[in-house]
Amino acid sequence: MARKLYYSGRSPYARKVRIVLAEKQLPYEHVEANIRQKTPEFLRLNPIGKIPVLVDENGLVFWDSTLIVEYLDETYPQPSFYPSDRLERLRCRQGEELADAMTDQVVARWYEARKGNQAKASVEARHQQDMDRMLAVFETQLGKTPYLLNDQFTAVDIAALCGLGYYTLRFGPSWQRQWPRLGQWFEGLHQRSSVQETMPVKDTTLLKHSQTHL
Ligand SMILES: N[C@@H](CCC(=O)N[C@@H](CS)C(=O)NCC(=O)O)C(=O)O
Repeated sequence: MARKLYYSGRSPYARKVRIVLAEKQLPYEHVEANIRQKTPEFLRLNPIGKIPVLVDENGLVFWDSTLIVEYLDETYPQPSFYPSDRLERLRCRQGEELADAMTDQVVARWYEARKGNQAKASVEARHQQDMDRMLAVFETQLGKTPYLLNDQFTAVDIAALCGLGYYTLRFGPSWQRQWPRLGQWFEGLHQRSSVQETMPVKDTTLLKHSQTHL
């Protein structure tokens, strides 16, 4: 059976998986999931009710973007996005967690903005502090290495790129002025076709590609 990815065109978490599938040249069917009206079939696949969900060619079901990325990397190790050294690998998972926490902040802030809630100044300031603390870690690392973990493109870069791509979609690119090394790293990654072809669009019906990737 064909490998299937339940996703939405703007989901930063689903984008992590789409980039890895593209980098590894693994074909799959896109299944656009309506997360506002979740179908019983979708909820049977993921009782948490979140995308992405991967159904592999043997019918095995995986959810949570980090676990899907790890599963794909272990099953199809070339090219690999995790270091082989045990401690470096843990550091990579930790960086990915930091990037996802940053993305969670952006998503939460967007939901508030969409509801028309004018967040209290104190809430907004705390949100900004949280974002700044996390982005500072990445900015500092880029003063030492070309990528966010070391000198290789890893799962940390993929997760942070997806979070910052979503931040840019919703709130614009002004963060790049505050974090110039991160801005340069972000722009540089857009040379990769996996990054270009998964860029989030405002209207998911505008997806450039047909239902089957590659
Ligand atoms: N930790 C999860 C987060 C996934 C997530 O929050 N997905 C959002 C879309 S961007 C979702 O499905 N939201 C639907 C909902 O919360 O009802 C992952 O990394 O896969």
